[in-house]
Amino acid sequence: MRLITRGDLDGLTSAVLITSMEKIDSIELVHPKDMQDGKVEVTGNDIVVNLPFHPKAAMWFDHHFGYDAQEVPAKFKGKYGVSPSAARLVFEYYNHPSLDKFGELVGETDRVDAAQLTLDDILHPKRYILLSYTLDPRTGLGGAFRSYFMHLLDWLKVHPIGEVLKMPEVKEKVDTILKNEKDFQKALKKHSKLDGNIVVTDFRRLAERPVGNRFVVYALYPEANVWMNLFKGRTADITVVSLGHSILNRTCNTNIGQLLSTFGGGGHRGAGTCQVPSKSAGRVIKKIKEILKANG
Ligand SMILES: [Mn+2]
Repeated sequence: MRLITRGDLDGLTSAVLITSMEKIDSIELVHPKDMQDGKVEVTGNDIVVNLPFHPKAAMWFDHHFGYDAQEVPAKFKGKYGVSPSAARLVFEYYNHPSLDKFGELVGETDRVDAAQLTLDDILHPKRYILLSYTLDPRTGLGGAFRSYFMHLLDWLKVHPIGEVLKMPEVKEKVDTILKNEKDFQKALKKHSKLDGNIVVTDFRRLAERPVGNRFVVYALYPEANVWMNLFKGRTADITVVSLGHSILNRTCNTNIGQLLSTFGGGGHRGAGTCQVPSKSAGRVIKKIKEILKANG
């Protein structure tokens, strides 16, 4: 069978578990938006995990909502529901002793995917948390990313995390990330502004979107309880609005996934994105800000 998953730690951990339990011949990495838009060819030979529902899939696991939730049928093979990670749902579904050795991996995937991290995890990441920072699908799912993902999938099944982190490919990424983090923090401070309970980062004018630890902004703006990150989509006529609850000031009352689903996007309670035509972006952004402020 083929496994279709997302290129983040949750997608990776889900792949570790599913390839341990099912006979998988190939793996496809997909952006949730492409699945949502019906751009992914899915057949009855596919297991879809950590991605929106597809009616043809043989099995499906997900914990996100807002992606056409009304299309989720009452009966299907797999598991869907509120959970810190999709990997947790896979782990529970199979409930098999051979998966017990992945307990720490699944637990840490829960913490990363549900953003249950401490200031120390953000500033001094270790083990699986550190590994998760090397796996950033926002920079594209192309050849190099895919090859890295597939290596991690193999390594995590046989090597302890300490050894995985020492693999040259991983170590190189860790070193680059630590170097990049300084520049990212500079860009964040330059392009961010506090607006009530929201810290708004506007990267729309930049040719290239600065990318770094997505939690660092919360350490820089502890007054904010939610982050609005604006940047150009694949083309300039598309604007991406990304929202996330502060993981250090946990007082945001807005369900992000639900809010963004009303603008054609989705996500889960704590984080999500929507893509809007740049022409109408100003109006959408204004509306979203109003709701975030009104909810507090
Ligand atoms: Mn997930």
